[in-house]
Amino acid sequence: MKEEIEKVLAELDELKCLTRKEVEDARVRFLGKKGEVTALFEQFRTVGPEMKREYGRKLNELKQTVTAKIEEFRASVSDNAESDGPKEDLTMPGDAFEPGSRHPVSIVRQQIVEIFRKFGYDVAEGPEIEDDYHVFEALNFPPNHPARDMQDTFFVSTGHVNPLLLRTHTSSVQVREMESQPLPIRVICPGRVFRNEAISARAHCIFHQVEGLYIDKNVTFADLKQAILLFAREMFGPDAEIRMRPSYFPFTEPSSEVDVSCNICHGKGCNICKGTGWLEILGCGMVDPNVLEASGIDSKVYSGFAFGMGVERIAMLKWQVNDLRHYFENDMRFLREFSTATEV
Ligand code: 2U9
Repeated sequence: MKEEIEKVLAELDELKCLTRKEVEDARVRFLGKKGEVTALFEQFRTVGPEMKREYGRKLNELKQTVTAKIEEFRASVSDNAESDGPKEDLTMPGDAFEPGSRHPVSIVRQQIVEIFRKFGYDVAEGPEIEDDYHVFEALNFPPNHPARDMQDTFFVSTGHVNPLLLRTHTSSVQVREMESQPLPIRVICPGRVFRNEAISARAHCIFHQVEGLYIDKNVTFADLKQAILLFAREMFGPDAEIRMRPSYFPFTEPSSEVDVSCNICHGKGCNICKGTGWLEILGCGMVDPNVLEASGIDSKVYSGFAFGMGVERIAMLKWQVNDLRHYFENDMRFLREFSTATEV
């Protein structure tokens, strides 16, 4: 038995494994069910009691040596993945990689944000689950305003003075900015908003807004008008004109809705602008003094303007999409149309 053990050790000395297959073959040859070491263990059963101790030790040492050597080979060949030759047929044509593209709402949101960033605005975001104070109270909404009703707003908690709700506009982010940032403030707030509305071609219960706020000494309506005109020209082209119509919002006074000249018919009248030559793009106004005071800003020293727009609406006008629901259905035929639409 001694000679046989030495024979195995000599064979082991000679052993060379360059591929994973050769390592596996060596394992089977020495340690497999019919392997040489396994056979020696079988033979060990017939060894007389006086030699059992010596051969037992020798055999165990042999098994350890063989196992260590095979593991050493296994480690060296696994460093080289190609050692068995390539697993794949490298002459096969590759799988086409279909890269995704940005969602049109995301593209337009980014464009709006970039335009205002260029004008010097900071960007701020805030929580989608807000409290009544930041969404309504601090923005001068009267206690019985319809937006505060369960019919119009998704409430997360009710039954106490300051219930939690899904924000209906991103104005709550500007309130938080007024509470926390030093003056002057020039900020743009993009984000998702929620309204309890029936879904149709023109309305959805979730949509995206970008709102802006500028507060400083001596900010006037003329500053507001100029900011909106410059924005419209960056967004819709250098020939864009705007017109302002009087409106009402609880948080601004005076308030205005803004139309941009139709970028399809250039004012002549077409079915996109319903023959008017104008398309409504946003609402705006001078921040109501009550809103400034609620956040601790002296309305005798400071004034400001604010504006808000729906991102889906701007995207619909920019690309003549006639149904808001396309933006939420993730139909690839629709989304692919925007795969190259990245420039302003
Ligand atoms: C503060 C003060 C004033 C934000 C404003 C509008 C006018 C507006 C609508 C456009 C379409 C919302 O998405 S929409 O339905 N927004 O018309 N938003 S002024 O005014 C603010 C905001 C924050 C502290």
